[in-house]
Amino acid sequence: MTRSYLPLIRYEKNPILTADDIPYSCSTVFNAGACRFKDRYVLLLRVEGLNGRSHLTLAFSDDGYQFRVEEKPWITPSEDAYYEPFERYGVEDPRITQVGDVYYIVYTAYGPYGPRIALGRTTDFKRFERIGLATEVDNKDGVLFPERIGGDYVMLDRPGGMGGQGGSIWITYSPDLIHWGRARAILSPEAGWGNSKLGACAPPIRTERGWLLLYHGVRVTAGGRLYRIGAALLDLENPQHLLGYAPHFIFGPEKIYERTGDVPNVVFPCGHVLEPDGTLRIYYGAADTCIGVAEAPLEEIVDLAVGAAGATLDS
Ligand code: BMA
Repeated sequence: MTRSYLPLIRYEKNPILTADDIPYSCSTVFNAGACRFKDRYVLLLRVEGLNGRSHLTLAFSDDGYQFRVEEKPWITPSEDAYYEPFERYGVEDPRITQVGDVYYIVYTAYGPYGPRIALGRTTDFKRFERIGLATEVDNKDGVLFPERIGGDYVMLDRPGGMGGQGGSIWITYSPDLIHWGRARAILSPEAGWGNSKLGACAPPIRTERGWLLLYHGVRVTAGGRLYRIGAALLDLENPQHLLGYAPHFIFGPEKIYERTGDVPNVVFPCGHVLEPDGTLRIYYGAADTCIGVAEAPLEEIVDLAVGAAGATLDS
């Protein structure tokens, strides 16, 4: 059977990380940011504690499959008066974007007012410095582009997903990572596989044909929510212009560890690493319970993302 519309091949020893691999007690490990740092693979894991609240812990690997998890959490809810009310219930779903020597970490701060996007940075994966809260509440899935465009930092986010059933991917710009504006929606749910909420997965990847954006789409079914992955292309100079998108999902829950867990039927990538040979390795949370990795040639994903020419959704 040809499965070229589902190009990502799972690592045969998935899941690569479960709660048993965390050197302290916890409930689950899932949605992890990813990057390369000094010849090692880095994952920034969302670890959910036994209290049901999340923090972020680093893991390192030489081969990208076998990770050694640090003894202690790295980013925990801030006690600083400015951040505390917004991180009280946890820090979640980190995305890592490398810009030169700086690794920006965009994560969901979760507190009594709801989720909002927070931003920080590191240069050594030892010291983490908070930069600010980039959005107001009811916003998630913040992802920073890996370069400035037209002089500005550019971020994707997903405002307004909590209250209703819907939620679009928006774009927003900043001169300094503090003040954000010119926000507008670029990709919205449609009837079909992503009929409810959409959210960016991981930093867009520069390709000759445009920025490749992987995003999750939620389909609401009688049996609950299904989280799957789509691919879109954004204009390199004007990324709010959608060039195309695959008309179908390119990856979805199939395996038992994706189908069952704390939240069944979820694949939720927050990070990827592009290998020198052009293979894209995607790290994803499975069923909000463990972490898997899957890979495909980047070009095959871009071929799909070109999709229906002249896609016009909100672009
Ligand atoms: C989203 C986020 C993710 C989670 C997903 C599935 O809203 O909270 O962290 O993986 O739901 O539960």
